Amino acid sequence: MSELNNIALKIIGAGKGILAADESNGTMTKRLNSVNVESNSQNRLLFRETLFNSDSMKDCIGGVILYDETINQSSSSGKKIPELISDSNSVPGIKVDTGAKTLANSPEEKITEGLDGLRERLKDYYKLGARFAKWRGVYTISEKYPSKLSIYSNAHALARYSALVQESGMVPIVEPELLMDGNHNSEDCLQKTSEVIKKCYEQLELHKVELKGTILKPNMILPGSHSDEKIDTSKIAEMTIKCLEESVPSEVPGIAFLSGGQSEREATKNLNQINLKNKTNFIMTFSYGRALQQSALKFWSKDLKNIKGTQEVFNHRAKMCNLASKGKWSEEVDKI
Ligand code: 5MM
Repeated sequence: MSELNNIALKIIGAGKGILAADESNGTMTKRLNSVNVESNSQNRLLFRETLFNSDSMKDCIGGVILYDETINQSSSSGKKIPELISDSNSVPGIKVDTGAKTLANSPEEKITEGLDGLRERLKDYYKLGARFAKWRGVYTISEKYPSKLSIYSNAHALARYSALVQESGMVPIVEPELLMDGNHNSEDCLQKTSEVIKKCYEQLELHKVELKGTILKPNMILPGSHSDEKIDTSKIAEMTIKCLEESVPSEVPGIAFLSGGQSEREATKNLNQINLKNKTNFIMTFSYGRALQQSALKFWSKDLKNIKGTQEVFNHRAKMCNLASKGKWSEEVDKI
């Protein structure tokens, strides 16, 4: 088990965090189309390998979550993508859920699927070089949601997935994401996130998952994107820490937040404040998709051949997140 704990610490220790580059083809198509780039496997690879070849990979990115298409690709230099990532001393990871589908008997909610055949798929991913995996449960916040059914069934799936991932020698990232969509306030977000996370650990413990060899990937505590509530970064940090302190068992080595639709700057600022206030033993870092890639993608879309320039933009964002994970970020250093 200390082996899995070592992998977890390699991914999130020393101010490093995770680059979530596991957009499924549908999501990646949306991202590329939003900047007028055609979504084909060549362009998806070109953008991603540009990031994976960046200088900041070595000091700032401890792990990269890949999608099935990417883990099977080779870079333009002929190197396999997982090897390219390991060469920067970063850990290759893989998204293994097959997506969130309509939850039977609660059709406005989602259940994440992908358990069938998972044991065999994990063996293949291990052979390809993956040493950690990711599964995302998705929950809506409203007066009646998330329902008990969604909280229980997603926790059960996350626990079964985690047990299988550990059995295959990899670290499971446990990602229960309560979406920011809606007009709920921060207090609702705190209550509901706490209930969801507690249920996840109840199930992980029932399934005998060794918590030392896991990483939690939660949302921060924020008001809904359509709420009128005004909240400052200090309050966000306090509420986020409170939620995690009361719901995450102390054996869990660390927490890597998702950005969930926050801007790059907001996600960095909030993480920094969380680390300034963090008195727990949990490592608190990032596992960002959009908040690490947005500016780089926009820059790259203007000239797909400008690899160096795109890498500079990405390096800056990765460095800012690295500083935030140590509580050393400031508005001044984030000026470009
Ligand atoms: C990278 O995006 C992942 C979603 O992919 P699909 O929806 O296409 O399956 C997502 O799980 C991501 O890893 C997390 O939500 C974190 O990304 P953000 O952009 O919220 O930081």
